[in-house]
Amino acid sequence: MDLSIITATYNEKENISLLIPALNKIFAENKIKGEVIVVDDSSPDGTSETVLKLKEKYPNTVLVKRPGKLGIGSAYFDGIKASFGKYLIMMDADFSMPPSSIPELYRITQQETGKIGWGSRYLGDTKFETDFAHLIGTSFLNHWVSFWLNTGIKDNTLGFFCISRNHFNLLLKYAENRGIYPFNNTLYGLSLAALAVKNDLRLVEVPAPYERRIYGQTKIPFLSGLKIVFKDLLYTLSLRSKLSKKINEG
Ligand SMILES: Nc1nc2c(ncn2[C@@H]2O[C@H](COP(=O)(O)OP(=O)(O)OP(=O)(O)O)[C@@H](O)[C@H]2O)c(=O)[nH]1
Ligand SMILES: [Mg+2]
Repeated sequence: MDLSIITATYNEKENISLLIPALNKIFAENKIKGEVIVVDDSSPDGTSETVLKLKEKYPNTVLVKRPGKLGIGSAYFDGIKASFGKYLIMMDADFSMPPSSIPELYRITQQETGKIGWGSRYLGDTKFETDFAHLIGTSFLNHWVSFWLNTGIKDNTLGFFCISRNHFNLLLKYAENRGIYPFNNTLYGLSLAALAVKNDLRLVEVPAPYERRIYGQTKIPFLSGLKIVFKDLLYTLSLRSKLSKKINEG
């Protein structure tokens, strides 16, 4: 298996029935042996059942069904644990992370040693369509993260990138040794960006135009979004301190 695409869903019946075919089209066009792992938290709208139906046509679909709404970060982590690809991509199911960026993300990571294809909403005139509060909060957080963690990139928080499983395991081990758990956070990408840079990997930003969802509703309303931003402003500082500690690797 070349590539595992992991997506987290909660009430995404319409989106998932478009996303699985769209990802399979990308696999076919780019001759990628891929699988799609859907981590669904027993969505009341029947997302899991829709995935099982799609699996009949697309057997490279894997459903990880969890008993209740347990959060985005842990959903991605559980999806990774169930996957087999040499390369991994995490993406939301609502098309705000465009499938069309996948070939370039994959190409960079697969073909250029030590580089990670990294989706970004801040390259040139890349679209970033969302509410004003989301725009301001995300922009402030990203400036803050780039400054304190020296990641050298503009979009630290989207979480749409392609990483090899070997590098992923290496970064996670490095993190664990320092008491860092990227997937305890909704914005897991932030930790992985800092960990990658610390381990001399280069993040190569690729435009990832962000569009408003057409189907379904947001699971991160205004107040939850605000909480995430504040929590991650503080988290950035604690991450910086944990990453600067010298420890015995092992
Ligand atoms: N498994 C699982 N998936 C979740 C959970 N919360 C959100 N998701 C999924 O995570 C992805 C991101 O959530 P969104 O609601 O789109 O959050 P957002 O992108 O900040 O909000 P929008 O601006 O509406 O797109 C979507 O695919 C959701 O279905 C959860 O608790 N469990
Ligand atoms: Mg979304």
